[in-house]
Amino acid sequence: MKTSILALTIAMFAGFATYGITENAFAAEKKSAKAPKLCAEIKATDDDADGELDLAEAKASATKVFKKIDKNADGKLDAKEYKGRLTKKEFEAANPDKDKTIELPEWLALAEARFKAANPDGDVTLECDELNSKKGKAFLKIAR
Ligand SMILES: [Ca+2]
Ligand SMILES: [Ca+2]
Ligand SMILES: [Ca+2]
Ligand SMILES: [Ca+2]
Repeated sequence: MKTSILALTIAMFAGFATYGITENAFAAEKKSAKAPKLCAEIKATDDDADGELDLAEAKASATKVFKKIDKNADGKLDAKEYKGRLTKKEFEAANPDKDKTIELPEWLALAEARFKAANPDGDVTLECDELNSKKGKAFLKIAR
């Protein structure tokens, strides 16, 4: 009886050991597969150049775009300034204060919403494949 329990214990440990090795190999493989890829979309927005775009970088990038297209630098985007970036419908949805312009907080709220929509894997970053998705492109439209 005692012997068989010991044998069973040894067998279990052996099983765990094998399992452990496989897990480690799998994790290593997964890690190398996840090595940051660079693409033009990332290069344009990834401030720390780690191959991934986090929300802080996304907002910084969207802020740059805001300043660039705010031609008269009044801190507001009028219809002429956001033209080509937002459709009329998108403008209305992004303009809860119902004035005629998009202010920076509204622009950033939109950027954050689009960032999250483009991140189906729910981690804290957008990667190349996500930026190249339809929702990723919607995000880039206002952040690059
Ligand atoms: Ca980054
Ligand atoms: Ca303006
Ligand atoms: Ca507004
Ligand atoms: Ca992601």
